[in-house]
Amino acid sequence: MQDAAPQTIHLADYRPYPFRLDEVDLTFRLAPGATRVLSRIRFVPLEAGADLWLDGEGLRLISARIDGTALAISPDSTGLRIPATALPSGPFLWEAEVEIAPQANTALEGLYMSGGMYCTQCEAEGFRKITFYPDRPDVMAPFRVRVEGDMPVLLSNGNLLAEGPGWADWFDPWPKPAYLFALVAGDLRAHSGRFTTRSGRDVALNIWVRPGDEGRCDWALQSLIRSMEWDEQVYGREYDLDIFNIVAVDDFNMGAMENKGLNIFNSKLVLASPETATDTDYERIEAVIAHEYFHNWTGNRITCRDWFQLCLKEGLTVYRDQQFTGDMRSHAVKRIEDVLVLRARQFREDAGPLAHPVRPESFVEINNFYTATVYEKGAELIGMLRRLVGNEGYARALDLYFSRHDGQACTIEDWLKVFEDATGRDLTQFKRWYEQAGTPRVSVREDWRDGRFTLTLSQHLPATPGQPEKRPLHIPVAVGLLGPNGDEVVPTTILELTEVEQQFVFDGLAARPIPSILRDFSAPVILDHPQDDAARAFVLAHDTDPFTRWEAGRALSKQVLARMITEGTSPAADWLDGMARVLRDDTLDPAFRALALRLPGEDDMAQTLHDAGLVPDPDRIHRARTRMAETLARHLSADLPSLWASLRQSGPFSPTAEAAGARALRNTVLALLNRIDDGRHAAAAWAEASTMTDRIAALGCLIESGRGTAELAEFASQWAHDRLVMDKWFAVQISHAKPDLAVETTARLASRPDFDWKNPNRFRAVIGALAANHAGFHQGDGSGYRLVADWLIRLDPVNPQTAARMSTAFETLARYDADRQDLIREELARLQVTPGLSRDLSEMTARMLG
Ligand code: 0A1
Ligand code: ZN
Repeated sequence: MQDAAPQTIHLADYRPYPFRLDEVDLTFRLAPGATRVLSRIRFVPLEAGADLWLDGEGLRLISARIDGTALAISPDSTGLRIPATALPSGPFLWEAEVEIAPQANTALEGLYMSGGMYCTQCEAEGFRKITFYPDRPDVMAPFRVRVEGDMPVLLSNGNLLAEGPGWADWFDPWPKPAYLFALVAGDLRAHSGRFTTRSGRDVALNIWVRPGDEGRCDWALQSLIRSMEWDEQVYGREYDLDIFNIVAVDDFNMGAMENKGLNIFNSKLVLASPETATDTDYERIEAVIAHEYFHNWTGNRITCRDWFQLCLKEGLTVYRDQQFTGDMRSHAVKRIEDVLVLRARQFREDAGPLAHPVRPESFVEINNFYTATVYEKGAELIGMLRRLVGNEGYARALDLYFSRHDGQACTIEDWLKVFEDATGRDLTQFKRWYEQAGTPRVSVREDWRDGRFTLTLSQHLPATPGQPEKRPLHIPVAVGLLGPNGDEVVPTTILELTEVEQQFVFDGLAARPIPSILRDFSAPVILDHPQDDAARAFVLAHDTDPFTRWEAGRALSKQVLARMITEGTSPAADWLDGMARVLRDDTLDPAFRALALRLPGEDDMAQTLHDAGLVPDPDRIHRARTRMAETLARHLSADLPSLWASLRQSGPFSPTAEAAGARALRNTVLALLNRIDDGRHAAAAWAEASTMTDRIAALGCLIESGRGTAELAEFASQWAHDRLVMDKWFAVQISHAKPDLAVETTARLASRPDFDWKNPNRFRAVIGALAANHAGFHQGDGSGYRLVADWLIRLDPVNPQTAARMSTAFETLARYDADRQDLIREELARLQVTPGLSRDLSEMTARMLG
């Protein structure tokens, strides 16, 4: 059958589904090549004369009946329609049997197999690959599921009703949309625990993994318990079933999935031991376990009316997991890390052809909208709302949200209304944040006259694809003022910028203050605040807000590096002294010091130069940044060896934020030493490393100093059996390769038999690592672009979702010189004309080609 032409779906076309589903009853007879799925569903008509539409893709229909009468119907490639005239006038029972082939499912959407086990991924529209169904989030029903198969462990959503050899019956009483359905079957082992909710429900907790991996699950289990406690304490949300299962799978397109009572995770976000996981892995595992758990309320109990409302669950749940990590670790460090990610991924997206509003108005393939804009900018919008209504207003609004909307499928309008009703604020203008794409620029002018300090703030939102004109946003700008001796003379105040330009006056000051602007990064904007190096160094030394303190150092570093790139100057003395002060300041948290000493990234600098009207040259950026690091290392050379030695840890491994922070600082120091000592300290670090954090850090340094061959071989022979560890081995060689060697290194690694490119983690570790090596990917001969495009063409027919996601490597094309732009366009055009290109990837190439 011919595929229907891809259609654009519009938010404005939303219509409610004209039937209610009372209960869904499913039976799975599992077999790798021919699984049978039987469904029995009671439909209750809500509108007279409505046809019955059921989505379905790639299903072999065996039989279908309504109220026991067999139907002769032939579905098209997207589903089946039964005209109203052929339906009973009242409620009726739909019964169908279909056949699917999980073993042949390489797209990892619907029911598929990973390492011999069955698993599912139904968000966003994967359930239609399992059976005929109204696969849309506003259709909610309780699910009763029987799983039959010759596997020792058979799981689905909800509570276990009964089980026997080769079968298990599950019932999930909480009405849910089909995207939250899950099934897992396999030879699995559980690492188990218990949790008693504050109202006394005893919950069995299980982390299910492949035999042999049980010893690497305790961090995930403890993270789950902390998340359950935190959601009770901070949001008053309790868990609502008797069992909570998490399953780790090796082949997974994304990080993890919040299926009701049965979360499915990419194994890299579950399995951790000091020998195999880095501190970053530990932190990510804790955060993603929390994220998926928090979805139980923000996503599952209250879900989205349609996929345009995706940020309703994702923005809020990211915001909640960020709060949680801040509470578990350090708010200051977490905020800086989040802003780094936001700028690297979301600002980058907003600045290019893929820019879209937090709530998009149309899409071709919804899987292409699981983006940094929906997730990370979506979370920033929640943070801004909270700043505008205050902590108590936020708590009242959230209580109202949970009580008013429990069990419903909601919209952003519902969300904003609870804030308006709970706090009395008018959020009409704020709503534009959800509708307008692009990163606003906020410019600051200072004026000091007659004891009066005036800040003039203005805003500008650039045009983005499909949105040439923009209206002013409601922007909370957190400001504090510092006196000349460094004391805080005006504490943090939220200025509400709602006009294109506005003045804010501070009276009664004895001397001209130094303003600290956008404290805690109070809004996701680019700040244009002309300050000289000395003022930035002052804020870096004195500010009370850790974010603006770090930001002052960052802005200074970027200013210095930009001059080095464009004018070939040497690093300024003010900057070198500022960095030295941070390095020596024992009163600062080591994790904060590590972040403050980190130089701006090359991709970030390319965007900054482009924003300033210049054309970035990737090689030049790379050379200037290398020179900056070398000069800094020489400037600090008297301190570095002793600091490195003093941060050595002894005793058993601890995954806490403190221990990880000390390792982060130690490895930052090592990377600086490595610029000037020809790999000497890195070799010592390799020899003494007892954690994966230290081992990978040492390996990266050795590769950068042109060594590491023996160590890489040793690493590979020790870890050849471990997929997750070997992903790191692949990635480290590409991320640390010199620009002119990156493509060659990638091509060599991609030709190895253990480059299992159908596994998304491995594909990202190799092809994704090349795309992230800025100067390597952007080699002037276009070889980086070609290699990535070749692999996307190969991956697309196997796994369109991951191919489409990785194609964002090309989203920055407009920044570069005409030759590079031509080369990138050539590759995008080559992708676009590839016969049989997926809907996913063709939407992406069309948007990037503009
Ligand atoms: N809802 C999940 C993310 C997710 C989205 C799509 C997936 O497959 C296409 C898988 C996972 C979350 O936010 O964690
Ligand atoms: Zn999520």
